[in-house]
Amino acid sequence: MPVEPPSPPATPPGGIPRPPDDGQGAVVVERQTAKVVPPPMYQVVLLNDDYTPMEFVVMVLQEYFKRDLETATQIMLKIHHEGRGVCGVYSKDVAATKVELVLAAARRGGHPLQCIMEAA
Ligand code: TYC
Repeated sequence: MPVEPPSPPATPPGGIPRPPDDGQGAVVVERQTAKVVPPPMYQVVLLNDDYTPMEFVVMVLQEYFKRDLETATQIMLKIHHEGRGVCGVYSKDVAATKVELVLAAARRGGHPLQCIMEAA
């Protein structure tokens, strides 16, 4: 029965690792390049209307989008003047959940506030 010669250690005493030996007498060198694709992101957008109180929109921005009072007020005023405004950018699941939570809170409060998500 043929006896395989002992293979050298993967990391020789010098400390620099050798490429893997495929046992066929050939040396296999693999190079891995980073191919990590970031997940698609979605922005959650609030739309203006004539009836939802400004204070409610500021509360929504603080509560569901973790904005401080000053930033929440600025975003609310931007929506009021320009018709729409981005509350935050999230992965698909998180954005969808925030839209549902905001719409549920608005309906509970009897407000017609509209909240949508769109690809960022
Ligand atoms: N336009 C509303 C008002 O004058 C305020 C408002 C701001 C409503 C932002 C919705 O997403 C909104 N009471």
